Amino acid sequence: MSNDVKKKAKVSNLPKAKSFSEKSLADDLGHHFYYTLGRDQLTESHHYLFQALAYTVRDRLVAKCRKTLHARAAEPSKQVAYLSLEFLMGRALSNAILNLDLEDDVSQALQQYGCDLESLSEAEHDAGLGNGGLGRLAACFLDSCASLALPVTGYGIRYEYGMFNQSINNCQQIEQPDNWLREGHPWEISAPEQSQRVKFFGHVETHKDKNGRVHRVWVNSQDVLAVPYDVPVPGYQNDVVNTLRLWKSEATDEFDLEEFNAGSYTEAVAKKNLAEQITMVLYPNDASENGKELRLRQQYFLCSATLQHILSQWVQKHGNNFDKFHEFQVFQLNDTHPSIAVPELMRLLMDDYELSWDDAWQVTSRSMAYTNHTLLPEALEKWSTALFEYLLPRILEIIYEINARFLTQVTYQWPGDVEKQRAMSIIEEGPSPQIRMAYLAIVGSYSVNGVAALHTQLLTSGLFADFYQLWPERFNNKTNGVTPRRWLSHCNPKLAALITEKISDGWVADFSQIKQLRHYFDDKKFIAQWQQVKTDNKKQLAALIQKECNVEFDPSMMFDVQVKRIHEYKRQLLNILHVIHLYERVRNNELEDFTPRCILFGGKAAPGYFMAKLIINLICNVAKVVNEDPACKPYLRVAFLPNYNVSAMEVISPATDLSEQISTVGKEASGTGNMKFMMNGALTIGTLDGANIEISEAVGLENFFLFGARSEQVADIHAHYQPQTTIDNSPNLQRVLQLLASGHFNLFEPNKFQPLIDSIKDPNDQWLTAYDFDSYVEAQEKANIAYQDQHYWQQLSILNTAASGQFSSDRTISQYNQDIWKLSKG
Ligand code: 26Q
Repeated sequence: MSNDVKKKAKVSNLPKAKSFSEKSLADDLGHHFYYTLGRDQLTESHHYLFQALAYTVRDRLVAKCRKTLHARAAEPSKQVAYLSLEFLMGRALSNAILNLDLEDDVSQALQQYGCDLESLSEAEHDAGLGNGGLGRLAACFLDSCASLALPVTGYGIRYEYGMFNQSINNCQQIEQPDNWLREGHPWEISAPEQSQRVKFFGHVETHKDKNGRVHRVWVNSQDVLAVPYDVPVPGYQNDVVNTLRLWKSEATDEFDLEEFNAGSYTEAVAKKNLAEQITMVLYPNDASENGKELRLRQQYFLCSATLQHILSQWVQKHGNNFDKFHEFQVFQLNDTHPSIAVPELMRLLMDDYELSWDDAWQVTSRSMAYTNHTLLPEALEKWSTALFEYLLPRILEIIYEINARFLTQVTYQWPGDVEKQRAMSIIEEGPSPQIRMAYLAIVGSYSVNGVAALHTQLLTSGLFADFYQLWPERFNNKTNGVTPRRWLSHCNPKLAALITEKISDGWVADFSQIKQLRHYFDDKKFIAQWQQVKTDNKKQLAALIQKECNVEFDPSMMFDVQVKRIHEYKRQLLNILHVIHLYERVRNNELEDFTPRCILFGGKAAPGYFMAKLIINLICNVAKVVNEDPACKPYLRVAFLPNYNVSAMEVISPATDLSEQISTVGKEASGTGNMKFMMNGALTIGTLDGANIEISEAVGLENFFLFGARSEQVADIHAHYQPQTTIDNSPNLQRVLQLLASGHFNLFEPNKFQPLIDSIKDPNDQWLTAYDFDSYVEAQEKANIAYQDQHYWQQLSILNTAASGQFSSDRTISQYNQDIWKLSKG
């Protein structure tokens, strides 16, 4: 049979398109329950019914996904590969049902099983393949790309174990493995025929071919197979389904023959484990843990597999001609984690496809784009050249050559300036030379962006100032956003319905329309309805807190929330000091203008981060003392919710009155939780850091509880900082620190919190906790007064939602597309 005939046979044999009717959904649900899963009895756990529904929905997604792919294949256009070590997707079922507009039909179909969609949804495990902001941003971006019909594919790692599960035992964080695949992952479809081989170890030799051309050849490598698993990414009610491709590592079927022949069959097979380790576990740090070999293997594994796959697709269509490659392909690098894609693309083009250095460099540097997500110097990735030499010898050679050529350019720009060369070199010299991955990414990319206006400004004037001078046109800002589908429509259905009632439903696909809500901010009935929705949502959160923390949250009190990774720069410590201040006020009967509050904390600490774990410990201890004091009950409740994740945020953000965004200025690149809260009508108390600046501008500074040092003051403050003087001048802070030092919160563990007290009093305290304390308390007092006038507070709440239009990731992605990707829709 000729190829053409075969193709035709395939097409005419396509099964009939699935219907989206209630009847057809109910039939398929039964089919999958009985045939696919082999069950005929409903059990108490909804697990199998959830799986059957997931397969039912997946069938519909698959059809749209094939259609999307075929339409794009028929008219080849530019595409983006979004490379990220993290995709924090959360649950997929309700999102797919919303995006396919199946909510009513599925709910009806489920009735005959005596089950509702909400409880079924809860049977799904979160796909926790990320740490926090950066991973969740990647997930919001995928939703927006599909919803804007842009040909963008996510490429990541199919970690066997995602972000650890956190429990709190004795006021301490305990980490448990997140075996999220144990009960199967119904959304994924593997494509083993598209597996790629990835090389590690070995060495490089020079070979001459028959034409006398010299080639560098990577030999004696130990190869690992990368097997792709595809997850569908539905657009919002637009028939588009994009793909997230996750790679799993597997051993090749080759054994070490010597060992095998020597009779060590079992040892030879056992060695396969090494290959499988690569994708076993997500690193749970959100600031880089430097130098771990397995992490580098993960990074290279992702990049090599993805690039090989994309190049092979290109060559199938265009042969070995890469002249126009950059007109059809962009690689967006989510931080430096996949920046090894730069030398890897060079290697593949030169070694596998025989391009010259110059041609390969043209292709590479015109197709890579890099997003930076951090200003913390300690989080900038570096790898020792020694590790590269041993693990990725050919890649190291290429990095040296990239650097040599780059430094020639530096010399040309700044003749004789050796200091400049040293400062800008991709290789940091020293006893153990290091590769600066951010510099490698900048040199190899045509676009470099920060994630909020202040962040980009600080990058171009600080960390990357030399590069900005050399290539100003390369730098741009793309302020983050979050998807309004998950973070309003799905997580806050009551508010979504109320909004739609007023301004119709165009806002879901075009979030700039949300500004129309402003017209209703004086509408008494609407304000009352708005408040009622918030109260209902607070009841739901209160039920969760009751169940998980055994703390009673009263929905009539202000819900004051800080949920995010635990890090010193995010200053959960400042927040708990304020809680202690409120506790002191209650104990001392200073109750004038006291607004009763329920204060919620949540977030994970990197397992090796001592101070972060100590902060959790303090929060939980304070919570215990406060909650057990009957005098506090009418005024103050405190809880630490264990295992904060995407699904928890879906309950928390709709129920929050006051959003805590209190990082030390200049440290939080953007923040995205701040945007989720704002969309759901929370007011913000915050510093002028990251995207808080843009949030405060959008809603108006008068509607934002601003406090703390300003970015331009920070250098000066550090130069003269004497926290003891600050404390001496602040009766409130003095009182709080005295109570803390007295051991009131650690009766049987003397000096437990001394490291925290010491850090606050340290003149080198990078986080300026003491400096900002009084100003923070003052802003909190303004929030107290505002909350007492509920009518006014609800008006501000409406204004916040109404002003959140620009924080949709649809806006962010449109800007990536306009300025960086330049894709046509399709
Ligand atoms: C690096 C090397 C080894 C192990 C782990 C890591 C690692 C992993 C994750 C380093 C950093 C991260 C994540 C960083 C992150 O989430 N940054 C946040 O990105 C958000 C999206 O842009 C911003 O809103 C936040 O301000 C920023 O902190």
